[in-house]
Amino acid sequence: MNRMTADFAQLNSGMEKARVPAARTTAEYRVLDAAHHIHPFTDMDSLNFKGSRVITEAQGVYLKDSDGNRIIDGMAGLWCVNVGYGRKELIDAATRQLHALPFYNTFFQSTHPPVIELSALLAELVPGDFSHFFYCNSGSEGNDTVLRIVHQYWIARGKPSRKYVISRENAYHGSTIAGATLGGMVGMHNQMLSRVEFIEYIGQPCYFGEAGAGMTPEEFGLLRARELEAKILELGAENVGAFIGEPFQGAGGVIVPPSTYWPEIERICRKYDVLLVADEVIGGFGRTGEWFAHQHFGFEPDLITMAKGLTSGYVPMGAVGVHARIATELAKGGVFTHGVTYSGHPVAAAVAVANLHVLRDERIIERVKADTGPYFQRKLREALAGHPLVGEVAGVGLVAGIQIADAARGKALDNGYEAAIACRDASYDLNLIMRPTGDRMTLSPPLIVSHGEIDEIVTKAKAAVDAAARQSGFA
Ligand code: PXG
Repeated sequence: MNRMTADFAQLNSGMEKARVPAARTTAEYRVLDAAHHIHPFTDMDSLNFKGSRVITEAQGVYLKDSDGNRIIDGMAGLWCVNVGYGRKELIDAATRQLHALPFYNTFFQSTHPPVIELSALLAELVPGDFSHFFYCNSGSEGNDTVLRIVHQYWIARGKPSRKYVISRENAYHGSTIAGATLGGMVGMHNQMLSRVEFIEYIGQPCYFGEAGAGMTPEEFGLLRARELEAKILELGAENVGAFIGEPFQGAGGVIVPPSTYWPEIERICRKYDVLLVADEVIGGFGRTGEWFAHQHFGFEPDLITMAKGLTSGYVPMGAVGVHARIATELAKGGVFTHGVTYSGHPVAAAVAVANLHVLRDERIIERVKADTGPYFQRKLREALAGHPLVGEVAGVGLVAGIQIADAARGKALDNGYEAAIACRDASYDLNLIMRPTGDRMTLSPPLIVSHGEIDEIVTKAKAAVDAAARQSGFA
């Protein structure tokens, strides 16, 4: 047993003893939840008919619900609990900071130690010359901030016509009006009666189902990247401010672009002086086995959106990393009229610092790259190889997408979404959290997951896909 595993064993036994009994029964919780709580992205009628699962505690990679079920969390909460649950270092950092200074703003020509430490640490950890960081509460606010920075940067450079931002179909950049407009989710756009102006879209680099017959992934990657050049020329380069993309799409189903895609996107952005924004809300802080996913895909952005893994989800925090060449220009623009009450919140900043120390000092990301990532990818692919309901397994490091499809015909199913829901329900019954997004199932466990826990996730994921296959006549 290595030191890290031993620490977890100790923490786990501590939790058993300290467990506080649930204050209400599951039925009571469900009644109150149904009566008063609107869940995000949820059909409330059907959820309330069924009843929510009430999660009461967690440790390592395991959750417990109010019925005492022990559930393995294949999604790290919501792609965010990178260091796993129950880390004392983060809890202590929050407690200490709550005692010392629970809040002070960074508006009134003031600052505080946690936000200073965090900024200096991020400047060290982010590769390239990312000198400055702007803070907010979430990834959505991060992308709102990106839009404000892009506009202000071009104003400061005397080129206010560069107001267009180009994004992609099936991208996810958040749920505020700006975030949802930047995203390419049609289901969200359809419910919005107004959107942010000057946002345009190109196709996504999803090889499965979208590449032409006989096309290699590398050719397809170049083809999709060159849609950016065509869009820039259509709008006029003098009108385009930035391109934004997730290095790999997360909520879109874990779409991993071909190796040719990002270098070509970067070349096009540089050619036309268009800012390149990497939305690292899911990819950042170790998911791919690098600190940031753009390192894995081989490009250097100008702006980086961060959230989720920044604090491992223990407290909310988002940030935008600003390359020195952008920060220098921004500073010339006078007052940047943007900020939220909790920009650089001291408790969030203190937790982020503790979280980054755990990731760095325990070499967790190195382990994802050299050991657990490759192990997870190999085991999942082996388990699902030749499966009649699996079109492809995509992924890198500790993130994967399973394409539910008619494997024999190499095609998506007309009712793929229903099959994915059947798969989700089966994994629920097996006490594995695995998430359907469209007709793909996604997995993204905490980065501290062990080989044995990966084995459990893979075995249960395969059983869930088998159950969905039986249900949809593919077994
Ligand atoms: N960018 C990316 C790439 C994201 O994945 C956001 C921005 C917005 O972050 P906030 O913190 O505002 O949620 C996200 C968030 C899902 C799911 O079901 C994914 C996200 C959020 C909620 C659900 O996969 N990603």
